[in-house]
Amino acid sequence: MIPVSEKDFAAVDRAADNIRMLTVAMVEKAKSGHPGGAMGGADFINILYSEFLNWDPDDTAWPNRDRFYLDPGHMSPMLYSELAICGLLSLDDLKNFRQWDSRTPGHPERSDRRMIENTSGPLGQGHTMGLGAAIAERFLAARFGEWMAHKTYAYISDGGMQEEISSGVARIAGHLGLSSFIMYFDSNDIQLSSFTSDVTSEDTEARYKSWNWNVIKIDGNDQRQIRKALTDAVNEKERPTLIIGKTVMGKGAVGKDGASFERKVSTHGQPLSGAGADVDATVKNLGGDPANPFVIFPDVAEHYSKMLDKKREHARAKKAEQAEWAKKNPELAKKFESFMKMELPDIDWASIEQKPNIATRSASGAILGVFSQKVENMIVSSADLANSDMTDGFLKSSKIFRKGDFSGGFLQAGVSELTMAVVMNGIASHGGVFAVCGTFFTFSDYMKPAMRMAALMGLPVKYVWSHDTFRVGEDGPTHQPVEHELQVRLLEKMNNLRGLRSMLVLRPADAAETTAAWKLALENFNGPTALLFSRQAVNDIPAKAGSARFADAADGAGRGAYTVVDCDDPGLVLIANGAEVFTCIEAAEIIRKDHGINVRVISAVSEGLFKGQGREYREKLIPFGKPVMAFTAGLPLVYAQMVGPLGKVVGLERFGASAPFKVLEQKFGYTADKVAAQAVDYLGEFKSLVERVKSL
Ligand SMILES: Cc1ncc(C[n+]2csc(CCOP(=O)(O)OP(=O)(O)O)c2C)c(N)n1
Repeated sequence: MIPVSEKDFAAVDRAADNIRMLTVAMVEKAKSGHPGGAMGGADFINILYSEFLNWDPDDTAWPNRDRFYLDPGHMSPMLYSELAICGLLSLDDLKNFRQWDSRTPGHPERSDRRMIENTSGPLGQGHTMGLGAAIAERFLAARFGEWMAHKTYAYISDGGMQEEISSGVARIAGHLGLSSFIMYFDSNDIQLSSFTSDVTSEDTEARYKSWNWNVIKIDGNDQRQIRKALTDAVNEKERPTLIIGKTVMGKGAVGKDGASFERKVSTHGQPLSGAGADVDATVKNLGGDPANPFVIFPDVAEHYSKMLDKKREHARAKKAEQAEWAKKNPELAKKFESFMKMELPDIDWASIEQKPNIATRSASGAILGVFSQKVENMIVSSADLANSDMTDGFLKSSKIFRKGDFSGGFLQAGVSELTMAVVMNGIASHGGVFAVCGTFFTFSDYMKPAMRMAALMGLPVKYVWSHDTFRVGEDGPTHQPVEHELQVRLLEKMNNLRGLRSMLVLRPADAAETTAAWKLALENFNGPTALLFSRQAVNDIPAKAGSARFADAADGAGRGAYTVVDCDDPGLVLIANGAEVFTCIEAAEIIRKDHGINVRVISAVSEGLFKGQGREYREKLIPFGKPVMAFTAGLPLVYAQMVGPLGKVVGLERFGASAPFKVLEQKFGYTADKVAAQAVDYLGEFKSLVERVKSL
């Protein structure tokens, strides 16, 4: 909090007008964008960044900086203009708004060099990530001390408020009494296509109060009220704060007749000129020169220069405080460094004992038990399924977060998969903490928007999805994932903005592969990792002659696919993952015995990893021109690429059904003899396919 005196107030208002003017100019030049909301929110972001947000202009990635999470990404011109005034973007960057390869894309993209904490755009997710960051901050402060405490600010608009996820955030933040979380609601009564009064009659103040929030209502275009509200929020010790700022959409906009062009839905999502306002008159009204609106006013620059120097001073003092602490606590300081670098813990993976023939969710639970002792900077969460998805393995040596006590590492998220998943993105974005969350695979549907954003941002969140197939059994088709593996593997086929695989998806076949999969997950910092685990017990895959099963699994899983039953010159290659691998091993034996055909069985833990191997390895495993059949409990499409044009995939092309899983296996053909029969049929088909190809 940097105090300003009355004599600075004129410069403060000028800075807000400057943001408005730059916003108008950017959107006009780009011929697209969202000026109205940004113009209304300018006053708040101006005061937040200059007076309240603690950050270091010379070290934007300073781990103890306050965080700011923007929810309405469409208000990017507001953020970019503020960042330009702060010197983190240039005026040329603003002129390049929404252009190819610019630093000012249509919606902000995460960049710690420019203090953009989150990629925003899907309304509702930005403020939820803020909650995740606030949780990470409390988790770290509980371990290292309050010297490293910081605030997390979130900015939400009508759209984010209307998204259901806002309820999840309000519930969790209020329940945990997260007073370091301060949210500003830009309430301008207007949204994209309508007035808010057309869609809601909510009493937002009452809603948040009922969730134990400190709620403050202000005029969001009045600097004194904004300053006072933020001061009260910063001093609040028991509850998160919601500041509801009533603002004016398109503040400062003027029409052709010189009259106000404010409070118009039309200014939400197009250049002001397109909405019918007079751009030159608006720029003049905001104190600028219509001939050159890409300007930072000298008095604004001077004011900010003063404020930024004070921020530097503050950061220096905080860093000195940290250095003092480090001197007195060298061991803890080492740990702090290692957390911040996300150094991998020393785990002797091969020595982790797994019980024989267990469900892979149980094997995962055992690994999480190891993590609870070895990975001190991990937060695990479950959407009220901890004792079923077995994330409660982590609770072996940890405990759940409670108001005022973040010494544990487990977030009971309640039944709110989307909120949980976005909170995980926030935790991962904060830095210093591994983020893991679990639920049933079928409910990953509720997490899709968060997964996509984690993949896009390259955040290394780990998803524990148990109950991975129809073998859930009696709970029936609502609880039985079928198309889900294909859905998540679509992200495995895409690259993120850094050109890396956007998601790693691992479906281990047995306990040893589960250990190996968790090792890969922990080591994957390129983006999220999905782990698909069985509800039912699975048979252990036999170790190769002279080898230990874990060694086989670790080496093989790391390559994405590997042989679990081998032979020279196979007459058939069978590919599967998860529980279907063992069925294929049994089917291979039937085919060999009854038909004298040698079968190679491959466990394909991750198609993405496999694709990344060299051609030599891939063709050694799946020789070109050989018959290849894949077998999956998901949609056949999941293996379409891997089996190649002459291959075949046997899968499920229907929703599941409610019955004991053994019955479902019979009914759906998930037994070794049925797989063997289909494979033999396919070998016949393959022959005639080859004949047809030859005759082309
Ligand atoms: C999840 C999601 N749904 C829809 C949109 C499209 N969209 C962008 S802004 C907006 C309305 C937002 O209104 P408000 O939050 O009040 O912003 P303002 O009009 O004040 O700029 C919508 C529907 C989106 N970005 N994200």
